[in-house]
Amino acid sequence: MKTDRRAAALDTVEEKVRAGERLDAADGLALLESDDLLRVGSMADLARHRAAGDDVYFVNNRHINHTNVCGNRCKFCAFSAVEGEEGAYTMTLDEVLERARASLDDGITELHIVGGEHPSLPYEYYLEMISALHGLDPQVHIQAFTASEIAYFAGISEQTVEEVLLELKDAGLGSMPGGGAEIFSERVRGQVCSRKISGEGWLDVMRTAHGAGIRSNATMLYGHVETYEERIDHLLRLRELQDETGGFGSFIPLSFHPDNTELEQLAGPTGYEDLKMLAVSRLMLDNFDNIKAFWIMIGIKLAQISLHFGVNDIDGTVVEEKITHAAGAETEEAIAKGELIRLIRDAGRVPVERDTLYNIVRRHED
Ligand code: V47
Repeated sequence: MKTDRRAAALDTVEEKVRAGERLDAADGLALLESDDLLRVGSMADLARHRAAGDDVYFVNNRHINHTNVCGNRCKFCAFSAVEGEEGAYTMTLDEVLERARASLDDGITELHIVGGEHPSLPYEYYLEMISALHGLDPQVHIQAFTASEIAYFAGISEQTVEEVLLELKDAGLGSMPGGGAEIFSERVRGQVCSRKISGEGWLDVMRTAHGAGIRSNATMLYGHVETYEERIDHLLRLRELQDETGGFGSFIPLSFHPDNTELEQLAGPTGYEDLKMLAVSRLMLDNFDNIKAFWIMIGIKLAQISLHFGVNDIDGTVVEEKITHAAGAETEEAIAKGELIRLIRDAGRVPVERDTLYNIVRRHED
């Protein structure tokens, strides 16, 4: 009976998807509750094709995590450390520049920078970092600092969020990554990241950034203590802000890794759940052009398969990644551009190297 009811609910959703109608919360729940992954995936594939065609994007980028010292102590995070604790680190600006310099020769077009909310680093550290990185090569796009970090900088510099954003933009900030969103639900935040900016606060920072001409990504950390309803609520709140500003470039569902975290008793999402979450994201976020699979978190092979489950962006070369690896990720930290091209082509899609703002760097037709 339960199976029949679920299949019937999916019939309604499928009609809406075929007609290009917007899905509501009940539709989102029906999709997440379904175990007909192939059916959900084929709906998402249709939506992907309509929104993005057969091009699949990747970016030649490098991540830098300048410090793991953080006052937030989120329970899902294995990366953060207390100042002075074994394993705690903070890069000097020279060390940050050194890492960036080392990747310039590889033709990177993007630096992706996120770190802990360090209780004693001055705001000037971040401002100088952006300015110095921009000075190294103004052509390289700097995507830096989550909405949560930006709100933190506003606090320590006694400025408004808008002032901070404009100052960083002036120094060379190009756009913002989508991290720090976690799950917007107050219930979940109260349990897993009570010291972090609220969900509304995260959305407000993004609204301000978009208004200041700074585009950003959006994420959702799933597979810990949240319910399906809370995942759908998160997606709908993002969709609403995207209707308002149009400032989100992509959405990246982040698959929870439990090792070495305070939630390590949890199992974390399975590959089945990862694919479903990507597909449902594509279907619910009808105003996001790009749904990205972060291969570091779900593995390169599943990321390749996800190209048939609503995904049209596979992130990039990355080079160095600390956040997921601290939490037990078994993926490599880097992948060669040629390998990304091969994976995309093998999946029957057209590999397209993009820059951060989705301008085409090169289409790799046969
Ligand atoms: O903000 C923390 C999440 C985020 C864990 O914008 C965890 O293009 C899984 O936001 N298991 C940082 N996830 C990474 C991020 C990101 C990654 C790739 C591309 C983009 C983009 C953004 O990782 C954090 C947090 O939400 N996170 N701990 C964990 N144990």
